[in-house]
Amino acid sequence: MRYLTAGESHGPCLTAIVEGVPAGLKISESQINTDLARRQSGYGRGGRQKIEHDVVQVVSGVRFGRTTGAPVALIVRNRDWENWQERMAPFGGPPSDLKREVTPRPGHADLVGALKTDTDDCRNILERASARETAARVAAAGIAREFLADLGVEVFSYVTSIGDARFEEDDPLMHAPDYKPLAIETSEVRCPDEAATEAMKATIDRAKEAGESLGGTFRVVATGLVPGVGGYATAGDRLTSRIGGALFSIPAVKGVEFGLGFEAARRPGSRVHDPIELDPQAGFVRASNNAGGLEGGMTTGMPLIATVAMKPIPTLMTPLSTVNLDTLEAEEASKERSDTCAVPACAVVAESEVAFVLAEAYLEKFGRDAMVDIKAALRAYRQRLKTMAR
Ligand code: EPS
Repeated sequence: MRYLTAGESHGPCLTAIVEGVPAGLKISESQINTDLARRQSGYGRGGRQKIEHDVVQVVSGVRFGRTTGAPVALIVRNRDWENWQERMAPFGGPPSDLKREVTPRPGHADLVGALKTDTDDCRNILERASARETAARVAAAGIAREFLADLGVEVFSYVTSIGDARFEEDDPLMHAPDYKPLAIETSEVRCPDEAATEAMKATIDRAKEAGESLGGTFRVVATGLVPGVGGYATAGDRLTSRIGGALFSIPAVKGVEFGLGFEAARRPGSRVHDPIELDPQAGFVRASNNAGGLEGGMTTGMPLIATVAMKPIPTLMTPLSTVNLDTLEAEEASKERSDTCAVPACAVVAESEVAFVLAEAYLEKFGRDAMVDIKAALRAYRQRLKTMAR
């Protein structure tokens, strides 16, 4: 299962095509819209989110609520297009009052993209490099999430820090899978702890006042996985690299850790690896989950736990210095309307990326054509694992 997106931040719409979707999968538009709304929310978002109200339109590959096996195409319209029709017109000339973007923002794709593509208007770059594109990813991932949910796999996320405000957790590798979805979804920063939520909001307020922006960290958790999904045999099979690569494809992601992550490099082996036990009901289980659910590039059957770091948004209301591409003089970088903090939104996008990789890995292992066959293969696999654990 793969997706491809197209669309500019202020163009008419974002489009996604998902291919490799098995037939017979129930799809709910309202579920996708819920995920789109989750991505739009979060304390510290800017004026754009007051304009947009993202809803998906499914235009192919689904009939009477179920996938047919054909590629699924989805559209999310940009309401802001109304205000940008002339400046973003696909054809005709530019309006006489067009203001080209010539003061590239440090940290955004503006400058390097302009150098690479030989344009004198960074808007050509920033329209596509904008994180607006991630709305299409979240819509597309609705298909992957429904597929996984049908096989008992759930993917969620929560925020662990914004700037220097932290959620201090007691043993997250064991406890994070049990955090209550309601506590996460009702927090304005996707943090299940009330005191930490307030501290994060206060940090965002201070940053906004100072014309600053803030990054942070969050975890993505997947539960209900069977062991042995992914592979150890060749580099391209390994879920560690596939999920890592998918998470690094999200704009502004600067770090990914699985389980203990960098902490594993500081500890001796006996305090890193997860002892194997035999449970009369569950079969082979682990006494701990320091690996974060991945061993040898495969799922262990324990929850998958990845921790992700997002850098602060490059658009600053007190801008850094840059060089004007027309005059070649030093100047302040452009001040686009933007968000102070988009860490909670990034966490929802990261759920989507993880869901896509897991969905593809399940399809590899259990078949690709029809949900009924995939479910039968999964049942048979679970049964074989039981037999191996007697
Ligand atoms: C973004 C700039 C802002 C954000 C945008 C990402 O948009 P605008 O320039 O229209 O104010 O709001 O994110 C979204 C629109 C979104 O839906 O997430 C950027 O430069 O990356």
